[in-house]
Amino acid sequence: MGCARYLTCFGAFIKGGITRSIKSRLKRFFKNSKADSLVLVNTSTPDPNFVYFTCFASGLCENNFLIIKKNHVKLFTNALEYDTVMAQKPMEMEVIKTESSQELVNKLRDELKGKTVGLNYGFLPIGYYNFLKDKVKIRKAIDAAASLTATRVVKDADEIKMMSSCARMVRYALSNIMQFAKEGMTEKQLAAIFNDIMIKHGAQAPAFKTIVSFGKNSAFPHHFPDNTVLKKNEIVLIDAGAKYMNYRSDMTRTFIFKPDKTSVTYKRVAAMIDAVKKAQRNAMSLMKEGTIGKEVHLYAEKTINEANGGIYNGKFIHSISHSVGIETHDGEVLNRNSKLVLKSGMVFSCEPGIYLPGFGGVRIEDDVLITERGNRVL
Ligand SMILES: [Mn+2]
Repeated sequence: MGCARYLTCFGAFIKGGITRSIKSRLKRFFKNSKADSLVLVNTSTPDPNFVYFTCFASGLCENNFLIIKKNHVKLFTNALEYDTVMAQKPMEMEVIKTESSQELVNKLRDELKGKTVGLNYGFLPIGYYNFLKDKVKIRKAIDAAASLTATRVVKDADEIKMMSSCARMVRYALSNIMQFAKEGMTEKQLAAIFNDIMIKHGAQAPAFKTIVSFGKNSAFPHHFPDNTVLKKNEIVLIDAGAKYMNYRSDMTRTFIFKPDKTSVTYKRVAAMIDAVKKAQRNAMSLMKEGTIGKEVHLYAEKTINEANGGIYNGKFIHSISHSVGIETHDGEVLNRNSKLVLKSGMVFSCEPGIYLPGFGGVRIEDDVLITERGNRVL
């Protein structure tokens, strides 16, 4: 697939879908929260919720304040970001350029007087919190983090379109990477080739630091690629995602490099792969509207614990799913305690794994969209 497809997508997103989407996002947020205003602030890292309500695909907007009320969105920006913001702002967004911090304080004070202000306690640095309390003098601040997560967990059509693109990009790279694997190559080298394939295939960047683990390193679920060299008949585990237009994917495949099918190692890994695939199928069979999150996790865990006469009992050491979206870990987790009821429009990873320290690990992961009829793998 060429760039044209993505450019078309991008055009449609900027021109039409954006305004419609933002309106319904605002409506959902205020339904989920007791706040009558929401203030989001970017540091050198953007608050994912800032991205969610602006749809900005460029610009850092560091120290910019986004004020959201039921019927309007106002952005307080500076000279540095003003042109970037104006080039991509949705129609209804009001943009105000402030020249000094005193001007910013005065304007924010007017804007937020007497309001119940929702703040993202999961992100906002304490310095900004103090600034809003002491300088802007907001009287009633409430934590909006949970309401923001609840709003973002159900994706709209624009988001699903972006996420499908992200999934295609990483899947393409995963389907092609092993032809570049060579004996003696390091994990870092293979990770670099992998990222390059994703980017040539449309990704703006890796969604997170690509995990490439050889041999026994694969027993560490979040291993970072190092100078370990690749040998024949070894596990190659790759966990990666593509970032495109603010959205991300997250997928994992486990391969055996130049397998010796008569070896004990090969047979051991093949049996682990079978068990993990079965756990993924079982978990996915429950990923549909109305299922309670913990049921998905417990079914995957039970499948692994009972597989192969119980030899993997206790070796599935993380949760089965997390929500995916603007962030790789987008707020919700399906683990043994999850009470979240699955709804159409949610996107979750489905990633069972078996980890045998000193030997190796197997994980398989896909991104799954809950639909009205069940689910669809992105
Ligand atoms: Mn994941």
